[in-house]
Amino acid sequence: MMKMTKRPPFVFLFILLFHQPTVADDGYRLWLKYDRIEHDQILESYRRNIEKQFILGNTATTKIIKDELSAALPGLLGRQIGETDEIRDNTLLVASAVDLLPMVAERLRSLIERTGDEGFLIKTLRVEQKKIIVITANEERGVLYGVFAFLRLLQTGQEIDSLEIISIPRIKLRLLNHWDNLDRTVERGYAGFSLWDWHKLPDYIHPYYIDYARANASIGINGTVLNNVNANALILTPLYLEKVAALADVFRPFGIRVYLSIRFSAPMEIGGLQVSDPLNPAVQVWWREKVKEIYNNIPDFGGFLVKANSEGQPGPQDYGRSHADGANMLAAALEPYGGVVMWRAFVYKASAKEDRAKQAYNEFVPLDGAFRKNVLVQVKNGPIDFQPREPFHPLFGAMLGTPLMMEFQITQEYLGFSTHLVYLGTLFEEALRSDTYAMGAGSSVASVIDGSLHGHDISGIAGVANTGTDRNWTGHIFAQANWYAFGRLAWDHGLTSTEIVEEWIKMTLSRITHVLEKIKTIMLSSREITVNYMTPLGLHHIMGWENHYGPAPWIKDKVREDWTSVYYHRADERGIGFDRSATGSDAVSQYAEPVRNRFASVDSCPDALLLWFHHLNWNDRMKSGEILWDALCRRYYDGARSVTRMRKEWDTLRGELDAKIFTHVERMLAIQEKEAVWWRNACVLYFQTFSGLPIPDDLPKPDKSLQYYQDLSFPFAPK
Ligand code: BDP
Repeated sequence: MMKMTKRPPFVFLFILLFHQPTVADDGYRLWLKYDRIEHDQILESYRRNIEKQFILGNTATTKIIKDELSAALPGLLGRQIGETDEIRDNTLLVASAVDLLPMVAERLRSLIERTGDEGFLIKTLRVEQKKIIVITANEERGVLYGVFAFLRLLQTGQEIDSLEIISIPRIKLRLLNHWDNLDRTVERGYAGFSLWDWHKLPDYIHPYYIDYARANASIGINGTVLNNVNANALILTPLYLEKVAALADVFRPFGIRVYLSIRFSAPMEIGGLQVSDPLNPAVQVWWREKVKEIYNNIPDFGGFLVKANSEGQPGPQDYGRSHADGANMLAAALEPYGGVVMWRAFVYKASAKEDRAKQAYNEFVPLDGAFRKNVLVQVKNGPIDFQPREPFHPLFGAMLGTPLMMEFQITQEYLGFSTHLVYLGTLFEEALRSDTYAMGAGSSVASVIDGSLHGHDISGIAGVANTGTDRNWTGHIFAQANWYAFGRLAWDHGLTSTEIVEEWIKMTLSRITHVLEKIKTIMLSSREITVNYMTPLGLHHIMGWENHYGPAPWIKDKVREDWTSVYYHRADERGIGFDRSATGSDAVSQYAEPVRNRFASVDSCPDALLLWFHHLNWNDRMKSGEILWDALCRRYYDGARSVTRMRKEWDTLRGELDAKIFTHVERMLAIQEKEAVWWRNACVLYFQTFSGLPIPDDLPKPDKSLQYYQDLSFPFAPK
């Protein structure tokens, strides 16, 4: 038996003092981390400027503001900031315009007027020889946004000595769309179960509802659609409406309105009617009554999101009516209360022989101008379906008389689920900046959806959420950045990806310059890398069947042609790609000139979209001089190799970041590396069966057979 030597007590004390385990970062705090500023000079300047806080107002939102500041300021500045109720030197004064001290309000009037109903003003002022920083707005949600913006300045180490910031959101409705089911599964969710604990609602308010709302408010998201677009009619029953109302009560003081996806046949399923024909008076009455009931429970209810006559969902066409008939019937019911209808344009027919990429345009353009004022048509960024790369949706350039909402997918259904590090800010940016030429040069998609190009009063943008019950909310720490980037771009689509990435890294991971630079490079290149190892040169929709996991370009002979992969890549002995020029489906004709011509001609079509618009021969020469087959192989290999590079780059950050976060990402990158090789090998081997050409000499050959990849199956992969 080992002899125990008794150590004197001070040794234990020493161990306790110096070996306290630091609390590992589990990612729960998202970008709202208020750890102390490390940089002495910056810290000094912040401490100088913020000696006291003076918060006026007496509402639930004021309370939220106080809570946020009292968590953030001591955290960031490393000392308590006392409250005051008078103007003193170096005071942070926070109040909405109505609560503001008259002498301050008077001086700021013209600036505040410019902030509208959601914007804010942050301004350094000298009042009676005292230097103060004022955060104010017309409405209190604006003040809340201002407070988060101010904290962001501190978190990102900005100068605050002399501030004058006016910020106004460019888009009015900035929404998350949750594809959450009532049984708490999440369609295309890769971060656990649904946040909404329906069973315990309305009585149990989970603390993370509040943190969810904080996170959204901090980036300006002002609405949330709680349930899946493939909706269950039960959400509209009194049982569930009471639960929805409880969530709405939590979110309201954060400036967040609640919306619901509805099932078009709800009048039959829960209302006892025989039909759900939008022109049937009984159906109209049913919806009017239902809407009234909703507003009795939720006075600021936002409205309905509708997936109708799409992928088997019921809709007005079941009765020979149009999408406009359906949307307008609901809009009429919501109109008295200020609610909106977000009618999705994601439609394509089971029977149609027409190119799927053309169908939404064909359905909706004839309806332009036929929608009521409170209807927005919600359009996915590209004409197929959230692929790693798509051209912008032609509808954005073609429906001048209808407010169009953007729908992005934040959850990475087609971009590696929550195991791949893919920063989507660059994808969002690419779509928003695309020029539709709807009204000549300078008609960007962003200017269409923010309403400025066509002068619409309402405007909106939605992101399909990637949140779930995983402790870090999004499964992958870096997936948090996609939620963040979506919100920041929804507020201001003029922000660049680089700006957003820098903010996010500083707030979430590190403020150390060389660390930041490395992570920034990884993030900014990650989407293009993913495109390369999944769907280079404009390939699309070649992923696994149903669960959409992994590569499966061989999918064919399914219930619908446009649910197969071969429909999209059209590989044959001659070549590969979908001819959407005039000699093929002529989808290019849905774009305005000169976009149409640019896509239509092989010479001017960007390489990135080549096989989206053209069927080319394997031996055709690329602009680079190499033949198509070689170029395709090279992209796949580059993509996979770049993931290895990304992983190695990450490895150099060992010891520079929180250990738990470091390891989490390290393991995820190992998965991504493995899966990138899987994508590369499976695709190259499969396409080789058509091209009959060798993989270029200098590239290593796959060590497994095509059959091996085709035999893989993942019965319980999330879907
Ligand atoms: C597809 C998803 C499916 C959604 C559909 C939609 O695979 O789960 O229901 O989009 O947006 O990409 O309606």
